[in-house]
Amino acid sequence: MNGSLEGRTYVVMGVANKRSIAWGIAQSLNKAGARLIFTYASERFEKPVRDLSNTLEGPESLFYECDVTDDEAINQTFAAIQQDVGVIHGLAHCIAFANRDELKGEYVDTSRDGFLTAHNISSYSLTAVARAAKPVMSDGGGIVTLTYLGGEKVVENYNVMGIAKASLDASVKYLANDLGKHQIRVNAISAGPIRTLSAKGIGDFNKILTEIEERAPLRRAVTQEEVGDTAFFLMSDLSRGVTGEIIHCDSGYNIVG
Ligand code: NDP
Ligand code: N5H
Repeated sequence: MNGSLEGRTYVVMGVANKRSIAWGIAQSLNKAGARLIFTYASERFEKPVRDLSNTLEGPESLFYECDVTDDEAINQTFAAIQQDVGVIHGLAHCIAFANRDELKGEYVDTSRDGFLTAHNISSYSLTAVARAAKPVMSDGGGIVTLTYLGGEKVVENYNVMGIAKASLDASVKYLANDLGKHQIRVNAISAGPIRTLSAKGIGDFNKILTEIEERAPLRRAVTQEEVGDTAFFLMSDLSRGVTGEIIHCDSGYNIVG
């Protein structure tokens, strides 16, 4: 048993730029020989994703637009993928969104609209995507999503995203139970803080990183490459007995009281 992904095809959703965790995952899968399929929220992001993928060696990548708030778009994307490649062996869901004004102040002030938006994009989308991917994963495989400690414990300013991640974490378990009989595994990576576009403009980010450097067992932040390699593990046969799991790739920070 080795971790080669040669001859396999994986969907990576959520590359915005070279700092995206999704890009770290794409690079790890590519190194293992996989063919990649990229999806992005709107046409506007097609060129940056194509430009990034041109830096990869190996099999040619494929590209599809897929706004995860739109069921029709999700169904059309996976129907097109099935038509174009036949079978996929895994999927990385690296998508989240909450209105910026809900990511400061107190959670108690979250609006109904803000709550529903965060849950729609950051949690429900995994279920919708897993359902559409299921028939295309006819050889089984691995679905991976990204979560954060703020779904397990209260983290200042994470607010409604924490509630959405708690819902996502529970979805991972229910989906793992439903899809296991098809040999489709569903797992999450709880990543430590990484400076991505989503994290941009968040006032206390430096303070959060300093805390990690001082208190996490490894005394340093994690990189997108480390999260990428964890995703590779979860999408390869090396993790064939693992499903419904939330693996922390966070320098061990979550264990410190
Ligand atoms: P990025 O900003 O790089 O990625 C977020 C992605 O979400 C973007 O590519 C964006 O697409 C996509 N997205 C938002 N709305 C939609 C939509 N309606 N349809 C399709 N795609 C959409 O940030 P990260 O890499 O940090 O985030 C990836 C995941 O990692 C998220 O789930 C995040 O919560 C999680 N995470 C991040 C941590 C961090 O410290 N950075 C820590 C722990 C977890 P587009 O650009 O096309 O709009
Ligand atoms: C405790 C923290 C810091 C405070 C909370 C941050 C939460 C971030 C998550 C969400 C997904 C960020 C977000 O939705 C930003 C948008 O409002 C505005 N940005 C955008 O629209 C950009 C252009 C696009 C690309 O972004 C998205 N998401 O579409 C948590 C941090 C220590 C860790 C962290 C940053 C976690 C996380 O979940 O991302």
